Amino acid sequence: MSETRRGRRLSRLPARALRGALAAVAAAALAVPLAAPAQADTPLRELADARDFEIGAALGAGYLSGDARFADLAATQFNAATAENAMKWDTVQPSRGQFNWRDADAFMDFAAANDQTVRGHTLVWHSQLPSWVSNGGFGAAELRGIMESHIDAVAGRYAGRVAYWDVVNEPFNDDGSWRNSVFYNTLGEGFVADALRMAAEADPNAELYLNDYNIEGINAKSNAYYELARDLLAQGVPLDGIGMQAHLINGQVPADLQRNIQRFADLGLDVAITELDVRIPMPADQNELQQQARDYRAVLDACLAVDRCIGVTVWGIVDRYSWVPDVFPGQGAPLIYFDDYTPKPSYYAIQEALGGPGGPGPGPDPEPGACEVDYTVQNQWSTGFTGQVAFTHNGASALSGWELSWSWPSGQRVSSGWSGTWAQSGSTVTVSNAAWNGAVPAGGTVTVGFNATHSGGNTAPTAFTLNGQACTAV
Ligand code: 9MR
Repeated sequence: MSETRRGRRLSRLPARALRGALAAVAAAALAVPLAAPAQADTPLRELADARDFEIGAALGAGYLSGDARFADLAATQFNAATAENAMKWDTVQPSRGQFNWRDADAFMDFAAANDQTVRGHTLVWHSQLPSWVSNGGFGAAELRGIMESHIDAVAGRYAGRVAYWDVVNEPFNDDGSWRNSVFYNTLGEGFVADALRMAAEADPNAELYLNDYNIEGINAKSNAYYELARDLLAQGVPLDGIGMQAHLINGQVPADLQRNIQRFADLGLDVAITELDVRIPMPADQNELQQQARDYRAVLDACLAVDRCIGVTVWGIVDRYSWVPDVFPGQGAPLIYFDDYTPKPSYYAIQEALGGPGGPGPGPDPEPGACEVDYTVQNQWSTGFTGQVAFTHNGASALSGWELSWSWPSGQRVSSGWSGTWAQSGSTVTVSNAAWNGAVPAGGTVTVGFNATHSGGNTAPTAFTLNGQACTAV
């Protein structure tokens, strides 16, 4: 079985054929129209197709269904796709034997309708694992059975439609020791071989990967993978590839990335860059964005230089939806489109690496308006009125406290306010967050309200600031 799996050309043919076949039967209604993107003349997927390379993105289920601009970029720019969360254990089997396929099915339909190669993510992982598994206190035989029925159900359901599976995710610590997970603690390191064999059983055509972060350079953790991969191959375990996630820090692409990819390729494995992003301390300035573009270019170049490096997947599309600010407060902007959906220098770096025209492009705007404000008078009488102000935070990273301010043009005075702490000095009103609504994610909206007096005129303010930065009134 592994004979036909290994080798870039051989292994990629079924995936490609599969994409074509699936596209033919896919529901046409799901296809996002292939409109030319506004500012990026040659879609990345076209360039990648021409080189028999995969350029993918992680697609969040909510963004695919709820954000047409996101879905459009997902469809037009990428020839490969990974479900960001929809295929994880806690989503598909939140309680024992109860399966929830809604998001995973929708993702698979989207990928098929848009002729995208699918990377399944992920079957066995210590995180996003429901507590019925992690705290179930199962003995080895029962846990192995639970793992097998999960793999059977998920990989089996999509058998023939998933080109690659991240079978085991993140089993090692950074120092190369085994991570304490319920799987390792109960089953020992053999859980990895077991999971790979179970996956091969459930979907004999998928190529089976181990996937992890901080293994892009040659270091203790990637050495642990190297040893493990060699052992597994020597035992005839069906392992086809290594996924290097590549959640990178700006300016810190490991210098030995290509050499590291090559040493796994030399074992007879494929390699994929599976979750690329490059985080920047916020706010990101032009120099940092240019550095980020060089980093993206370096990763693309390293992968393209090794025949068995099959593709690069970016972990998201638009900065505003990245996981980074939630986990690394104060850092963000790690992806390839600005919050206003215009391509970043990092986008053009990928385009250029794939043989396209590349940057500098049409001057993407690194600092879209800090926020948008919707100010409404809800009710008005002769001496007073009730108003509502909703602001949407457009910055790339989450806020952990805010102050919104405006100036009233016709002598209005706030008498009481809610959902914030209100103050007025002269005509200037400031409202700052209440204890419970200071945290605002990128793209998040906060609504506050007030009662105020007026003396005849009640002209609405037209200028607002959020944390000192000008906003747009809508
Ligand atoms: O991007 C994912 C985010 O939406 C989830 O909340 C998070 C939960 O752990 O997982 C993120 O994706 C991770 C991926 O599945 C595995 N490698 C690390 C990624 C970033 O945390």
